[in-house]
Amino acid sequence: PPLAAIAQPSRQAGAPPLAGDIPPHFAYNRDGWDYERREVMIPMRDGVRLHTVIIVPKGAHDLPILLTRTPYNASARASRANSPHMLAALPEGDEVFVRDGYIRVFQDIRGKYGSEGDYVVTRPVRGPLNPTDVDHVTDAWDTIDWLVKNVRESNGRVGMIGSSYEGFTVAMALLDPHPALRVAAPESPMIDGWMGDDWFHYGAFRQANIGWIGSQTGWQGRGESPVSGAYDDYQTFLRAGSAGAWAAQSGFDRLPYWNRMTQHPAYDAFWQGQALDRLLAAHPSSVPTMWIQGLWDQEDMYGAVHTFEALKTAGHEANNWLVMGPWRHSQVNYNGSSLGPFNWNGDTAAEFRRDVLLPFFNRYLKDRPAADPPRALIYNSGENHWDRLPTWPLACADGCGRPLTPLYLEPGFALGFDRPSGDGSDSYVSDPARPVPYLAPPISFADGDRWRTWLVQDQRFAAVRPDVLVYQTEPLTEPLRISGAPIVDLRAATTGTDADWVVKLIDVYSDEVPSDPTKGGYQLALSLDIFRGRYRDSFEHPSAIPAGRPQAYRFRLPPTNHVFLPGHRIMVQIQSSLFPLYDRNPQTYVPNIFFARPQDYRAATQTVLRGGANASAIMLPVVR
Ligand code: PG9
Repeated sequence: PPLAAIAQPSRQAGAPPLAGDIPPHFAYNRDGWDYERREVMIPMRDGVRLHTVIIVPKGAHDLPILLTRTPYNASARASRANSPHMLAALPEGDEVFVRDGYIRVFQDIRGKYGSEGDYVVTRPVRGPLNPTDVDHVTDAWDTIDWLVKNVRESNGRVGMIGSSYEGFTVAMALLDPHPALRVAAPESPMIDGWMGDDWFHYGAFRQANIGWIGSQTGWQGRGESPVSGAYDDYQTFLRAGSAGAWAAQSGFDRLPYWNRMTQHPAYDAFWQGQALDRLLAAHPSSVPTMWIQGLWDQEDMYGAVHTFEALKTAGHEANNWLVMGPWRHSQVNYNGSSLGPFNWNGDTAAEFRRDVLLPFFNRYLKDRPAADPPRALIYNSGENHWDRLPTWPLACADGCGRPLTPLYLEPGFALGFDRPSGDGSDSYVSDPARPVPYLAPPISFADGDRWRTWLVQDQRFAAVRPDVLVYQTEPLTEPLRISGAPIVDLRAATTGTDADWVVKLIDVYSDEVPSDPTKGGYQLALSLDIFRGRYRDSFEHPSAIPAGRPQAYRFRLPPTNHVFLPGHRIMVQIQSSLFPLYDRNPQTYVPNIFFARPQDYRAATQTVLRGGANASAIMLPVVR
């Protein structure tokens, strides 16, 4: 029989028509959940509405609000797990706040994910670089104003927290804080993208972040990373040539931010006008603020410590504190028991969040009595414990009470505290066709574990190269303590007309480490950076290096708080590339290295001078 005839008998008179099984609106019953999740669109002063996720503990009243403004998807940030328990739903770093009783808010910044408006990467403050009426200062102000008026369970007080880009949005809010903003913790905030945070270090471009620009600015929502079709980024970037040529292969020339950045390779008004350490020192807030970063922060090593120091210099130390843990980027919000092969004294991050961060926030948001934290809480990576310091740094070039101590390059690849009298030099050939890698190849930027720990990897792979100069002391007989930022004072010449200089300060472990045999002779970089030679006289106005003429290169390295133990050696490595993390210097002066042509890349002989009038040294923050 036909199908219709088979079906026919079952149809009964008066039976309801068959409807779809998916109801127009459905959500599981959340009666038993211990929190309520609200998603709202908060209007800003220009009418743009920002998507905001508000997590309120059930039955809450008079609780403070913890606010994070993010370009990384507010809904996802508030969904570690789909769980009836607030503790499981929110990120690991929030656990102490959830246990104590907080309302948690994540907001998509304008133009990203659920928020309306235009996304501008690290949107500058209103002014010459931002002719609109809105920025992160006004958006934070308008958001906080709305929250304290509309979240009925709140006690009218807000704290802001966030790492990296989210730390940048915290720092921006401090430029004109809403009166309800009572405490802040910028964690590894992006503060100066040219000097030493995400985009450049002293003018050398960080290719490791190039994929971020594609995925973050190619789409409003979740983006895609560029696809190269190869595993080894050492090879893909080498084959492409310049960073500009690599980006063009993936169509980056259609991304406005990429084009803007490549038009500003020098530290011109575009970068100077965004330097938040300067802006904050000129417009200091009275909000109690804890500046936090990692001692091996592979992304934003510059921002927190420089802003703290700028505020201190401007006379605003009283409401600012500094914390540096033995952490990678953002590790403060995760487990801090180890970094790469190094095990610390317990979970340094969880301990910090529980014993320092939460009491700090509670003091200003819940009027809970708490002792002042030390002005600077810095992990001592040599002795494996926290140091509670009355100030930071303990030694510096000027105004710290203790000066820096020069550690000179000496003949025979030695290092010493006495200035060598006779002149001397050491040379190597830097060949852009064989740049020194920053990790032992193969190198994949997609390998997150290697990226997060690259700063603590053993530097022996580099020490064996002929284009890396290695100077070291004899094994120490006494401990040597350093606490501050070393300064490189390098005298060097090149046969080219431009050059990069990479300097690493290294703790060389004893030949034998009985409790951990593979650490025997380990070369742990405590502090390292790269400097693009064309900026030796001016960051804003680069100039060609006169070939063959010794030049002075003076630059500050990232902070360190360390004790070289007896039996260890101090080592300094010098090289002229750190690839593919940083783009190659063609070593021929060209107007814009983003667009250097293949024929511009030439090998050069680099000569590092030592002793006499041209003594090269690393100025160490030695604390005796
Ligand atoms: N370091 C990342 C970033 C910050 C700002 C701009 C670009 C990248 C981050 O982790 O957010």
